[in-house]
Amino acid sequence: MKILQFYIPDKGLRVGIMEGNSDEVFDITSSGIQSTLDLIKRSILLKTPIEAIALSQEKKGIFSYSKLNIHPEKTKPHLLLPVYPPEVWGCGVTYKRSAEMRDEDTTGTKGIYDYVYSAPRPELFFKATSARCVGPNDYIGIRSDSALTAAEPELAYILGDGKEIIGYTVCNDVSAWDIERENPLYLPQSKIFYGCCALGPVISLNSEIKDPYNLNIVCKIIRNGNVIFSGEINSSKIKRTFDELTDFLCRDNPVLPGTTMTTGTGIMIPNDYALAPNDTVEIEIESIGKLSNPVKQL
Ligand code: DO4
Ligand code: MG
Repeated sequence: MKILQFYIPDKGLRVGIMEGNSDEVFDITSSGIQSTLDLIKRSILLKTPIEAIALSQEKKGIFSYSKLNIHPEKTKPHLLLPVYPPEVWGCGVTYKRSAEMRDEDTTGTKGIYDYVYSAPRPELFFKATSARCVGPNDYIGIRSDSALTAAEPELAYILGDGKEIIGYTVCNDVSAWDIERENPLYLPQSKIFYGCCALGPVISLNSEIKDPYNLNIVCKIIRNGNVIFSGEINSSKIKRTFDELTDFLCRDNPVLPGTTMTTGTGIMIPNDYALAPNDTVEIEIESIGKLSNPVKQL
């Protein structure tokens, strides 16, 4: 099962479920379940799988996923963030290519990425709150003081009770690489700004994902209707396990249900394909779907 959030004019936020590869989205919103976070919390409270709770809800309507998958406008039904995460955390240099390219492009602090790639302690950084996240087809941002902002296509997971993973989504960890490269202490500014984190289009619950360590991730950058960059990686190439990453995140750190962890990028986009206004970034992960976002200069 996939769970998602969408917007209907006059009704506002709706909670939806999808089964298999069908285009049908069932609206299961109720007074007790007004968001996917409510669904996750209800499942924790009742110690019952999310699927069972979702299936026991009255279906309030059926919508077409492809019709909802449009640029968000107040007057039209459209997809929203699949969850409003209390926090999004990022994992860094979890793929060899990321360590290599970051070290090649960084002067003065060479070797810091290689160190973290091999060290027992992973790189974890605070990435975003819901207010800084955007959903499907909404604008990701290029901050006004960056001349080299890149897409970082990543597999993300959502936590339920404590360290339990409830499902997976697609993340674009949009990052101002010029700011990151100038000095490691500038990392928060390179990572956190409006539209720095795109999530969606849905959360594929665990039952939907055969093996999270064998998922193909494909990223395309489209400019003026042409694909100017295309790259791919398989999540099998990740250096760390998700349990290991969650373990470090949760060490003496209160982590709330719905917290989202983005697991790092293995597709390093060459500097020549730095984001430009009006580009579109598409990231597709098998068994989850395609997250598409246009780019806006902030
Ligand atoms: O330390 C820099 C950020 C690493 C990152 O975002 C990634 O590897 O995906
Ligand atoms: Mg990243």
